[in-house]
Amino acid sequence: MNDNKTNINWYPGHMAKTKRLVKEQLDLIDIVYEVIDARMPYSSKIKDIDEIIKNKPRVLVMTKYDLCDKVETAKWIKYYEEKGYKVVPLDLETNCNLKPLYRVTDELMVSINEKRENKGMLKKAARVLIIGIPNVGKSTLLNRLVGKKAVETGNKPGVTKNLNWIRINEKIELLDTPGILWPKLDEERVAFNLASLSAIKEEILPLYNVCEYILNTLYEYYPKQLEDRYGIKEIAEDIADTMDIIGKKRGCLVKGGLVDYDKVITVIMNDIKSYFKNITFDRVDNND
Ligand SMILES: Nc1nc2c(ncn2[C@@H]2O[C@H](COP(=O)(O)OP(=O)(O)O)[C@@H](O)[C@H]2O)c(=O)[nH]1
Ligand SMILES: [Mg+2]
Repeated sequence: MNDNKTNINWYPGHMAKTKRLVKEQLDLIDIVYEVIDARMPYSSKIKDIDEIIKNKPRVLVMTKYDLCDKVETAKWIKYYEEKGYKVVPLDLETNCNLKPLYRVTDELMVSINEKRENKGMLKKAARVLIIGIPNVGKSTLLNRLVGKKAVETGNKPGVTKNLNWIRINEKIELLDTPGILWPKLDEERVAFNLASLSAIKEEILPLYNVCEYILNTLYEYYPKQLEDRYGIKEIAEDIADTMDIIGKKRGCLVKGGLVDYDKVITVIMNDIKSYFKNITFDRVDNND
């Protein structure tokens, strides 16, 4: 077990460069789309975001709405709205409707354009920057906005290059390279949520411990799903006993009938990536 897991520094150096670039570009930007994962609206939020973007108008875009627990996510939407955020939940994958995002962007531009008109200046298109931690869906959002596959999506954070603007429509221009910033990895639960829901590279935390965390969290919040998938009604005192049950059920065995824990880990990590739906791992009550 990595004792130093609360100080993980797994980001390549270009992230520091991005942070500096984001700060430099802020003067050119009217609106920030801060992208978070609806399954972990607290854990996937950027650390120090307020210090980085100051009072810049901001939309909190909650991606992966198709995968989250709508009941818990509704509480998070309320939580952030009460803090003054404009929140737009989006399913970018199966049923993408960007109208709510356009509407909120328009609303934010009204006061910016009013100020311009008062100074005798012309109305302008909103200049938007997408930012977020790795794997929350920044590139996917950008592609949806642009309307064609312009940016590679996947599990590798993009490398920052020169900054260019893309015209989305007559009202919105987008910085072509999303800003990749840091999550709050100094909080252990956050690091485990990110490792569980694949927003950080898996090798950062020991996978055995990540699986233990996943099983415990599913048991706490979604016992029915845990039972339906693995036939487990309780989590054993020693997590290995629970892994044994899953391993036997799923045929993760080595010669002699012993359970192959590496295979069990693979089963659980695959299931959390592509089988379990309607799950949200952050709870509003834990963060007040
Ligand atoms: N189901 C689902 N998957 C999404 C959604 N948005 C992004 N993804 C997936 O999440 C992964 C990371 O997305 P990507 O745009 O590369 O994230 P980035 O690192 O923030 O640019 C990809 O496999 C996407 O297909 C969404 O709304 N729903
Ligand atoms: Mg990307």
